[in-house]
Amino acid sequence: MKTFFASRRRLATAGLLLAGFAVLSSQQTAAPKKGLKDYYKDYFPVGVAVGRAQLQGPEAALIKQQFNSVTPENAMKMGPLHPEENRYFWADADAIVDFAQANKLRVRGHNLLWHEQTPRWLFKNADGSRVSKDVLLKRLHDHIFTVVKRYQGKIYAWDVVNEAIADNPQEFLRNSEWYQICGDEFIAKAFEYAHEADPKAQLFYNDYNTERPEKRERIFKLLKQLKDAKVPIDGVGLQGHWSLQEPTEPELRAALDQYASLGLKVQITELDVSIYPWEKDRRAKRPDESDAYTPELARQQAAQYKMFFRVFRDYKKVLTGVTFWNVSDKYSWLDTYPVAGRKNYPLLFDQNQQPKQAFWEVVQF
Ligand code: 9MR
Repeated sequence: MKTFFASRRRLATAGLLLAGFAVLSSQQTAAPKKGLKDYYKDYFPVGVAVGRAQLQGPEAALIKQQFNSVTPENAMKMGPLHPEENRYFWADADAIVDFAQANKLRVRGHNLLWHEQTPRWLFKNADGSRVSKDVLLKRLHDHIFTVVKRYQGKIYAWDVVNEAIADNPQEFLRNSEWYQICGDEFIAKAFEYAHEADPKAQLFYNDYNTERPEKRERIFKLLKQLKDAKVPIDGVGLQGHWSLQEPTEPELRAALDQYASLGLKVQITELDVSIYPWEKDRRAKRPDESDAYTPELARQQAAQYKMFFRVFRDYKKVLTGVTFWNVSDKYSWLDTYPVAGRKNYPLLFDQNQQPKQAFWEVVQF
């Protein structure tokens, strides 16, 4: 009898395991029936960075199925959008906003002020000399008013100032041309202009490596200064350009706690999980000279994504949005950064827009 029951139990266990495996593997090959936006409807909107190229074909279909928010990856940056002092290039930005309106997606505007992708005319007078602080602030004002007012009511949140903190831990603000010409004043001014242009828009400061303790402290200091000075800032964007190595769960939780303590909204604005360690310096491929997406890397990445989203769910009162930086592994900015010629696989969908193991880990809770 004993053996009979024991073997029946073993058989049942084996059966359950097999069934579980079948469910898991069929899910992993099947197209998802729901979108990330649906799984997370009681938590936060789920967004994605897009360019005009993704507004048609299979990627557009995936965007509509999976997401309920978009961020223009490049189209609204000052360089592409405002190439000459008296000329704007609206076509790409308008196309993204029109696509969003037609498909009922929210839009996060990105961004109003950055040290990269600035137009050539911005910091110079007609004679080539450097502009004064007054002239630069007037240009900033006019740019922000024109852009924010054009999309008023269609863009619910703006990354107003992007990456103003220095990379060097010994420094506070980045020594950009904005800083060289205006001192620290450009930051408060940008928020004030944006708030005046659209009082209803939510205004964010956005940065990377926001979970590294030393940079976290410097960002916190800046945000606190802005809050204390009653600058109209609503939130902080943690870009989330993460990797298999970082941030750790305690680092992520500590960052969310610290930023939330200022009463700011927090969003993850540019999420991807690189299969290479963070590096600003150029290095080709891995030590084994391969850039293949191995099953082991897929497993590690899925575990990392699973942890991130578990933490995000715990912080649903603080987090008001999670946005991925690019749609699928078909194209990621990390394919060419910091070095071209090696492939990265940082997203939840593979090069054929099919869900990866990481996708299923994120939606099973
Ligand atoms: O993904 C963007 C890439 O296509 C551009 O070439 C690059 C320009 O520097 O900017 C990338 O987006 C950045 C974002 O605007 C701000 N945070 C870092 C992102 C990745 O570099």
